[in-house]
Amino acid sequence: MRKGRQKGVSLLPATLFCDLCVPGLNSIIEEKGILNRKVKILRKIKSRESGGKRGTQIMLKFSELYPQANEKRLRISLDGAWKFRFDPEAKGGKEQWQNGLSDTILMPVPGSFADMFTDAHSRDYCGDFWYETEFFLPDEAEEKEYFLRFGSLTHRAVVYCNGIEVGSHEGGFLPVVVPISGAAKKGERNRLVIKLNNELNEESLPCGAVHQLKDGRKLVKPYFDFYNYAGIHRSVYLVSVPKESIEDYSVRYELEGDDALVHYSVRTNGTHPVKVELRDKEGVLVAEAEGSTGALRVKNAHLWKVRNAYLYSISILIMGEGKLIDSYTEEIGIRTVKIEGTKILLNGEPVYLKGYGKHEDFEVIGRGFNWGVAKRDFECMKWSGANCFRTSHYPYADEWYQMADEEGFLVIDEVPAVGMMRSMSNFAAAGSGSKYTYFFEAPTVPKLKAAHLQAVEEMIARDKNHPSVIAWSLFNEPETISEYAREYFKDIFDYARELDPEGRPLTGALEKTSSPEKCQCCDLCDFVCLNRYYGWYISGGPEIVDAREAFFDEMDRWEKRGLNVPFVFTEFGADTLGMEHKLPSVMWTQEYQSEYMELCFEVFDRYDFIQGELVWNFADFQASEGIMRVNGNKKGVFTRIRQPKDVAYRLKERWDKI
Ligand code: CKX
Repeated sequence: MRKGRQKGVSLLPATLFCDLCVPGLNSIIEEKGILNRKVKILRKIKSRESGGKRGTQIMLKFSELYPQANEKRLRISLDGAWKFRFDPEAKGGKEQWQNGLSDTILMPVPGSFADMFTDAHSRDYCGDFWYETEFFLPDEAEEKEYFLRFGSLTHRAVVYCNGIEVGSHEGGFLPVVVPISGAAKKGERNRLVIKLNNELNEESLPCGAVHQLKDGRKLVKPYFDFYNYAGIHRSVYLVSVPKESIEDYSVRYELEGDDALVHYSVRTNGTHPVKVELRDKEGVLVAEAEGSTGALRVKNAHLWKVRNAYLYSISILIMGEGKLIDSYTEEIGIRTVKIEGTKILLNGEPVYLKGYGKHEDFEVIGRGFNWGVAKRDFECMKWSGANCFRTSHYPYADEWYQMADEEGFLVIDEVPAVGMMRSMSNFAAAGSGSKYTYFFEAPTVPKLKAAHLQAVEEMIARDKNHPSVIAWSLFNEPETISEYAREYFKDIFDYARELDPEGRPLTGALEKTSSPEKCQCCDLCDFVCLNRYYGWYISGGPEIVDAREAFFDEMDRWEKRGLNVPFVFTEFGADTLGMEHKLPSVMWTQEYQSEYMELCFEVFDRYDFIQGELVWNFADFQASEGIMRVNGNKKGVFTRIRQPKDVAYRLKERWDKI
């Protein structure tokens, strides 16, 4: 049995520990001639953070293209019931559990482990935990490269194939791709073991802490308001690609009258020529080109429109000696996104965002991806007249974006930068400013920032070709009123700007302490996103009249600040128990939720620069226990099992008209 780290096998291109290398995007960036600028930005950031000393290591990971099966590529799902074991004493490494787990139970993949259990200690487990399964590696005639592709591993993981470490990853919401060609045996069954850990700290995204209980157990303390679900949340695939293969591609669009130009850039790992073909919905070839960068002219282009999507399919082929070496086909949508003054323009037309902040959250499966739940969510969103959602507070499973592309939904894609405010119970105390500290002056910042940059890079690398993604949200409710915050986020925004081949708008969601007078980061945003709770956390119930005054007052002050950009409400909402009614209303009843919304609508309709309303939240969701939460956050327009509360009908009435 081979042990220890895989010898002679490079972790490239999956996971790269290097100084100043970003393999996933280099060719795209070279096309735009921005590689040098990016290197400069990274150097500046790192040298500042290491007190001018060079050599700080940033771990950068390359997210592979979404796996697909075709005449040259293999994709085998490893989803199912895996072996599972907790490791509260963290002894798995010493006892070499990577060679096989004992005393295991079965655990579904994909899924969070927490709500599978009937005892609280298992549900709330914090620390290391392990998964194991087997896979058969086919003995293909052609020489191939083999990878494992995990949609995510929450929050950090080490992957072993036949006892050999083949990769590791920090961050629980983006793909992990590990090469296994050197460790796995062809024509045989291979053992796959994964060590995971779900602890949070102030250097991790999202942020939190770990508390030691008197009985010796660890308890995770998130600085955010959603349950810290962990496990293998998304599908796992065994993938094979030819030795010479397509590694990545990107597209950006230009509209010329009725025609469109699809500018593309392809990265391969070989020298053979690249061919690109574009087909319409009926499969008719509408444009083709040769070379790894170029443009496809589409005559009388069908544009991808809001809630009226048209998808073309782009095929990239590597040809050699008249034969196909590799191919990759994906659906893309032709559309442009731009901010002009206080308007958000899609294909040059103003669009008003209507919809929700969501969570990946459901009974039993926790944060595990499930096609049925996603389908129901889209149906409910469509029924209510929505056109947009924010992937609060982390990038979702790939399949959400595929569905959004298909359904013509607009997505604000968010990095897991949440919990960057240290206050008593964070999200709630934030509103009142209690125990407020300057989060970004702490010694943990350099590592946190490295993780943040990595997450931004991985998210843009993964999602850049989805027409549904119209903006990147780079934070949720951090401290933004200190010069430290400004310095921190300036670098995050600069980096994101350099990375996106389409140059989509950048934003971040600001909570109430980020006021028009104090916020030092709002001018980094191409459009400003506000999370506001006038009538809930501020002056709720009989005081709602004061809330109204305060809300208008704040908006007047934003107007006075004169940023001249669109504003979108990315959160507003009131906790509401699905069964609770009262006339006249009191807080927590369905009546109050509807009255609260009327106040918000009055404000939104008064100011031209308000260009969107995303209710918090689409559905009730699980959160940590506490006096602020009744078995979870109940601000859902739908219940956790996706049935409408009264307010859903009011939203539908309003949004059907906008
Ligand atoms: N915003 C005062 C972040 C979300 C929370 C939401 C809430 C807060 C409010 C901040 O993740 O769930 O309290 O409902």
